[in-house]
Amino acid sequence: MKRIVSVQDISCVGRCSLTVTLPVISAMGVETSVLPTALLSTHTLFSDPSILDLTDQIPAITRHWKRIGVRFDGIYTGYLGSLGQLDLISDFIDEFRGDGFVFIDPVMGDHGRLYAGFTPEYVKRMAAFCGKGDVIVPNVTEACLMLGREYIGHGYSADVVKELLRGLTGLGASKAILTGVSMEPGRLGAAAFDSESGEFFLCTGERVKGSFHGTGDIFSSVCVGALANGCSLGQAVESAVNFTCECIRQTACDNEDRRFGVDFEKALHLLTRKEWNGKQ
Ligand code: PXL
Repeated sequence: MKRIVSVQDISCVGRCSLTVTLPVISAMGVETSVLPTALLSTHTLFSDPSILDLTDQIPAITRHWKRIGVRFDGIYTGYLGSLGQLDLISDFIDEFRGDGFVFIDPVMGDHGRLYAGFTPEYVKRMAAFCGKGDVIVPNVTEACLMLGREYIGHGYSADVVKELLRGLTGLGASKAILTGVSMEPGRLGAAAFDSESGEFFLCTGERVKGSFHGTGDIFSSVCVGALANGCSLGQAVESAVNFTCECIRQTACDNEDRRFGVDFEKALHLLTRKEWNGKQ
């Protein structure tokens, strides 16, 4: 069985990061190890969460893994809370990437703004960190921040999307996926570019009104699972868009506080099927 490691925080309440990536990638038939970077009572859209930074634990954990010879087929990084963690995880990638792929989701903002606790210095350092990746997956906000562009909002042309994707691969990863792409009213999805083959991909679904927290982590997790299972970039993006849209549809009609995330549990069974998880 393929084994990946998911490097991000545990937000105890409010489905995102590890509480999303573990079930999603596991459902796709990929062993999911974790390297938790912080322990929060909730994610940071709730006010004043308790935060325990786990940076100190990372060297001890990875030293032990080295001693026992653990290998990964993929390294997936998500929310990393500090500049120090970027350095440590950068070293971790050097030591453990082997023949596996490195998938970087530069989680730091949405809707044109940085999440609480992130700074312009972090943006700069994250842009450099993205050079370690084989695949990077920013949303439109994160892409604009890392490329030093003004936030483009919604309703831009395909040329703008292509320009962003080319700029993103210029950070050093050969493949880039841009999420939250909305070029026309009523549609939302993702676009991707493989700088080695020169191919672009676009996949969209029906846009459901509202903002659905945690969907970026669901999207990235499905991509990681699909890539680990041998899917092409285009296939991975298609599965991830379709699954994320299905989770949003399952959630749209309930009246829950959106900060608790989407009801991915109702759609999880789909990922056990070959058509969705890409298992060969
Ligand atoms: O879903 C991204 C995410 C992950 N982890 C934490 C967050 C967020 C977004 O707000 O706050 C702690």
